[in-house]
Amino acid sequence: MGSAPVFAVVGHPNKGKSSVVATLSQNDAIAIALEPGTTRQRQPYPLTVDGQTLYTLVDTPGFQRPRRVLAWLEAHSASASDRAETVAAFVTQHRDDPRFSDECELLTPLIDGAGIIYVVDGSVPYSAEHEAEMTILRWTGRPSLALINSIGTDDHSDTWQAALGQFFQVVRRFDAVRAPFDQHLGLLRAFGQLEPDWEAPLAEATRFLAGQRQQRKRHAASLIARALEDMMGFQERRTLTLDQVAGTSDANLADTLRRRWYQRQRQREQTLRVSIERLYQHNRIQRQEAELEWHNEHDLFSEDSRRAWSVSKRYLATAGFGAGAVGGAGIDALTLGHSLGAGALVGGLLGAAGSYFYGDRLALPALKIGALQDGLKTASFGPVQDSQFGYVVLGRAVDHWWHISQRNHAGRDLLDLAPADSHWLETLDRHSRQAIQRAFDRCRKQRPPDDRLRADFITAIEHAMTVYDDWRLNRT
Ligand SMILES: Nc1nc2c(ncn2[C@@H]2O[C@H](COP(=O)(O)OP(=O)(O)OP(=O)(O)O)[C@@H](O)[C@H]2O)c(=O)[nH]1
Ligand SMILES: [Mg+2]
Repeated sequence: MGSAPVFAVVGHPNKGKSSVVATLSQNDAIAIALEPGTTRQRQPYPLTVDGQTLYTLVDTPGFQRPRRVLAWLEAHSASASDRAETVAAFVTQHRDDPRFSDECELLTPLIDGAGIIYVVDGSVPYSAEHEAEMTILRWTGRPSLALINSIGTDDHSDTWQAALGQFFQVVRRFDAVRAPFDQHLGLLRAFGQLEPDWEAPLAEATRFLAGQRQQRKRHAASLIARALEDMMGFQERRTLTLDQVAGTSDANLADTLRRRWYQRQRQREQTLRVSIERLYQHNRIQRQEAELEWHNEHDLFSEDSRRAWSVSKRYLATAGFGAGAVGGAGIDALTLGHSLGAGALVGGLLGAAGSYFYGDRLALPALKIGALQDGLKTASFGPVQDSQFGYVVLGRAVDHWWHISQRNHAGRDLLDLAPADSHWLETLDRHSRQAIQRAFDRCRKQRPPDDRLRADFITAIEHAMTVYDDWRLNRT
């Protein structure tokens, strides 16, 4: 197999060249900006897998003086057969000339054998001023493909298509920021058609990237499963000396433990978010999202909590646990009251954290204060007894994963995570529902799933991710 194909991404300033490079090389570190002239030097970005480069994209500055360059080329070329050499001669002679530094930068990779990806903005009308640069590119004799990338909302791609077709072997529309993954693969296949030597390596790159996407989904599901296990089983504990017991009211203790419990849950969710982002090679995402909340002042099945990712009573029933899934909370309420022996702490709890009741049940993690032992007392808060908490975490996690897995590396927008407004999990198959509910139940009893159950749990989460993907697709 020959060496991996190299493509130089070229064009007018500020037309999305770096955006195309970022998306196709899965690199979100590449500078993309509103100002023209952001890229001043050529820079190769390889897409590498296990040390092997599948292809390389070279980011370049935009043309600055194409007419002058073309005039020079025309003046120095004797016939059509020496055009590529004339372009090389231009670069050799002007390498140190600051007027043509951008042209020298962008032409060098082409002289060295790269293919051409010419990027235009299809949202502005075609104009003949591009003809000089397109002619120069044609003179290099390199395999060429043009991309119509639309930065604005107007659509002039038809006139572009007609003009570009005169100069480039293949013309495609490709939105660097929004193109879905399938289009990335389609584009790689199109590159493979430009040059016989590139067909095999690009077919391999396409196969690899498709497989990698599947693996990433499975990996993301396992990261989500781990986070859910941690969060559903999480208990905040504190050991107090007798002096501390004397100096702390139960209400204060409850409040401290509760606050720490929330803080740890939120941190765990953030850790999950970052690990999913890293998995997809997004290292610089800025997010806007509501904090993980677990308010129990709402009725469990009210519109409000349903919107915030929890599932319906009907869903729970089909998860095979019916009312029992909720009933556990009631039992804990009993033990809580019992182990505390008095209304005092319950009162304190309520005072400290507002109403923890809905209906007649307590669904919050239980505060427990153990018996005095060796002069020490242990107080604990959690694990959460209501599996709806798990569905809220799951919903938020799958939603975040979805946004990340769809996001192109040219994306620089704030990632805005809004809560769901309808029941996306309702089409999840029964087996997966049960696997998820079973895992939740084990975790809240602090008996994490064994390997077999965990594998089921991960597969069920993967199915939930697919269901979510479909649900998103069907929303308009
Ligand atoms: N909406 C949208 N904006 C885009 C797209 N591609 C590029 N942009 C925006 O267009 C601007 C220029 O993008 P760059 O990728 O930096 O363009 P460039 O051609 O590399 O620019 P220079 O390096 O300055 O020549 C940035 O603000 C991008 O966010 C696109 O497909 N959709
Ligand atoms: Mg650039």
